[in-house]
Amino acid sequence: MSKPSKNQSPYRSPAGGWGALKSSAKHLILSSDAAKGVKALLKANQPGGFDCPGCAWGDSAGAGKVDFCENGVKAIAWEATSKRVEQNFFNQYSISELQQWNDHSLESSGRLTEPMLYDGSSDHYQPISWQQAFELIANNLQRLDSPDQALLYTSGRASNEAAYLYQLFGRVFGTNNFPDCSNMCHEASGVGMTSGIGTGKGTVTMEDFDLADAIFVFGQNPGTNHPRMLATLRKASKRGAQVVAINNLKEQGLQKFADPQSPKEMILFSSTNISQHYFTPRLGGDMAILRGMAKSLLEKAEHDDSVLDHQFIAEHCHGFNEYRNAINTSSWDKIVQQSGLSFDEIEQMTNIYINSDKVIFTWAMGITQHRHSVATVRELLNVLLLRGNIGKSGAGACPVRGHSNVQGNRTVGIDEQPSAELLAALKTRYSFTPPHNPGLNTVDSIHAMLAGNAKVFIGLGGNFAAATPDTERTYQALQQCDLTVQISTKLNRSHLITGKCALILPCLGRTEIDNQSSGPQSITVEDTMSMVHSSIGQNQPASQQLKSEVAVIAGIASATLGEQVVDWQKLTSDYGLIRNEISAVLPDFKDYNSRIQADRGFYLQNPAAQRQWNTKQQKAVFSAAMLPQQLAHEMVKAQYSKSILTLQTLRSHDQYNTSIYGMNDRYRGVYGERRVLFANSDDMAKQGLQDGDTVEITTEANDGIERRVSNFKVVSYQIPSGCVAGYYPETNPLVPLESVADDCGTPTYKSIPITLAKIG
Ligand SMILES: Nc1nc2c(c(=O)[nH]1)N[C@H]1C(S)=C(S)[C@@H](COP(=O)(O)OP(=O)(O)OC[C@H]3O[C@@H](n4cnc5c(=O)[nH]c(N)nc54)[C@H](O)[C@@H]3O)O[C@H]1N2
Ligand SMILES: Nc1nc2c(c(=O)[nH]1)N[C@H]1C(S)=C(S)[C@@H](COP(=O)(O)OP(=O)(O)OC[C@H]3O[C@@H](n4cnc5c(=O)[nH]c(N)nc54)[C@H](O)[C@@H]3O)O[C@H]1N2
Ligand SMILES: [Mo]
Repeated sequence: MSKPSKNQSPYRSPAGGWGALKSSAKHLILSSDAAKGVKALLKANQPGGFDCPGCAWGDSAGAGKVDFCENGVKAIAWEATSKRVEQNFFNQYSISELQQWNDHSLESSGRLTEPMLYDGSSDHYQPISWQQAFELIANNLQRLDSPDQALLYTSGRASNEAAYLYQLFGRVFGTNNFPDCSNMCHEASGVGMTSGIGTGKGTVTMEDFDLADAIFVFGQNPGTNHPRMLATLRKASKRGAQVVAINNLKEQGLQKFADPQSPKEMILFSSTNISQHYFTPRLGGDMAILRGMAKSLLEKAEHDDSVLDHQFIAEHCHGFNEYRNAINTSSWDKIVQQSGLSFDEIEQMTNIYINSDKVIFTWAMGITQHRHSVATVRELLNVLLLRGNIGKSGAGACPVRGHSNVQGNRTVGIDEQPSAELLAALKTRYSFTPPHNPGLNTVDSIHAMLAGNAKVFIGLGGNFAAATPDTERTYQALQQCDLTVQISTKLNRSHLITGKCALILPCLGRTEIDNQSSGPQSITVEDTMSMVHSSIGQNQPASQQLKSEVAVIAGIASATLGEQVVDWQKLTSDYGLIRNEISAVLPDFKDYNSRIQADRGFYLQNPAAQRQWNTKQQKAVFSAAMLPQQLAHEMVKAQYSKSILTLQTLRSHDQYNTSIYGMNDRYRGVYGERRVLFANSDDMAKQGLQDGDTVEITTEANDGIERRVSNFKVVSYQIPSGCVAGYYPETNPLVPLESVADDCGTPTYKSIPITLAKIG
């Protein structure tokens, strides 16, 4: 690495360790209510406590009395802050003024405390009563020409109970328009896995990680985004399992890790090597790597009968011959060029794979946010299937989810393309005819708003305006709505990009006590390993005027629909009644209320893990898709004389999606700055750029729309030539709305062709 710039210097300590503890402590103190934070922490991910609102990684039965991580501390402290955004705050600042604030300043203003209505004439938010707010929403919904002019967005933090009630409300109202964060996240995993193995969820449990001989981590940065996963990987690595990282960037957390919960590693300043092997492909090169592994497996299988699991393939799989043909027509030249790895590196990966009996593949956004994401997920499954690595202990597919309950939200019906079974069960239970036409996903919702076909937007959590692509057009889309409603805990960008009428409805967070008429309520969530468990808030609510998400949805539903089809208010009085409804509608949740009494909850059966394939063929299906003709980095050579680079947008260590906790990215050695662009030093030299130079970044889209962001500092970094990386959401204006993954519509956040121009 060349000389670091002022804002960047290499981080030499292991991930986790004292750095993590120091940072956790700082965040508790900054949250201005450290005592509450500490008390809350001891309850995180513990039986009788609350589910950490950080990531969706599974809880470990052996984790002991504490099971949280640095970034979980930040998430909890962020919610437990003693700062408040009250009426006087909104009196003081107009919306136009607040629009000039950065995302960090907005959210760190504190918790929202009472319902607010935007008043366009004064450009300020003013208090409104809950009942008036509900009636305003009801009036706007009832006025629509069609229920499909409403959009009901969900971010993945909502509980199963809130999510179930929300989808029920939407469907009784008459629409399947449930865009959600999943559309921007693991959609490709769900789509690819459902078509390949008949279930859209990961097939492994925490126990499988204790048994695996090798774990391949594709396109994921667990050191920042799933820190508790590092403890799992560390344990595996310590007992001799091979951990293989495949990542565009050399991420600190995937290399060395000191577990803050291991006194020995902390006292001895020691650490565990996490991945013994680290491969850095080009952006989007993973499908080519996997195709190369498959090709090598087939070549080796010609002389060695043990390379493929012939029996498994014969008994359980469909389409092997077509897949073999696809492999044969994929040339090594193409594989090497597209992957960005050498033939030898791919051989090395193949050998680790062959020499390991039980193998887990994990992956996250580095796989799912490309144009060919679904095909790549299918190729991950293909390679697992070749050696029977699905449905045996210690092996399987593990898409590592993002939001703490994004998986549960989908399970209980947040789906713009609901299954016929779900709709039929709702019809039977509530005697109404649910809408059958598919609804809009996140990107299509933005198109619909732009075209004037969607007029009311309701967001159950999240930050739609900032998380979505093509910022300028998304703003315009929201502003054209008759009404935008945000059900939120903290002030964010989406409150400032208002429809003609706009409401902020403040709600309880997961760490807070939720009292209803029958007493304090628990909610339930599902983690990445399909474990469903309950969560009970411990902290006093940030304000007496907050309502739970369940109560807010029920309020909207009652005002809009009355209680004829569903008794919303009764369900709100006791969430156990909502769980009874879920039991009645979704067979997997039989005896829901009694099964969540178990300490760590219960496991939702996964058919693929039992080698039951719910596909059309009743088999696991190989995908014979060909490699993409051209990735952005290949296009560069073919068509352009300009120096086009491929941009990936990703998270820093101090953020949770659009919630920016701080300005540092410790493991990448960046401090006090978010407008940075990580680039390869050769690429920089070619363009006459030096560390610390300021650039303007422009998207190459050829659609007549100019997409540009400015004042980014270039930082030389270990990243393959042709690839650059920058933080989200600052880079979202560069992502064209039209640039989405085939077959699933996820924005291609990890592969945007761009050019750079030096400023000054
Ligand atoms: N603290 C914290 N925790 C979080 C979140 C957060 O923002 N903060 N967000 C939550 C959410 S919603 C999600 S979805 C997850 C996100 O978890 P991640 O998927 O880990 O998130 P990203 O920061 O987008 O990181 C993507 C990683 O993939 C690599 N990568 C990018 N493109 C490619 C590629 O083409 N090939 C390969 N092999 N690697 C590539 C990047 O270098 C980076 O290491 O984390 C969840 N947990
Ligand atoms: N460029 C780029 N864009 C991306 C991504 C990327 O990698 N690159 N990643 C995408 C991914 S993976 C995802 S999941 C999306 C995330 O998109 P979202 O889920 O929409 O965004 P978040 O930033 O998680 O939402 C934060 C807001 O949620 C609210 N909130 C927090 N806790 C609660 C709660 O308990 N209840 C309620 N009602 N509200 C709460 C707070 O007001 C906070 O401001 O972004 C996507 N956008
Ligand atoms: Mo996500």
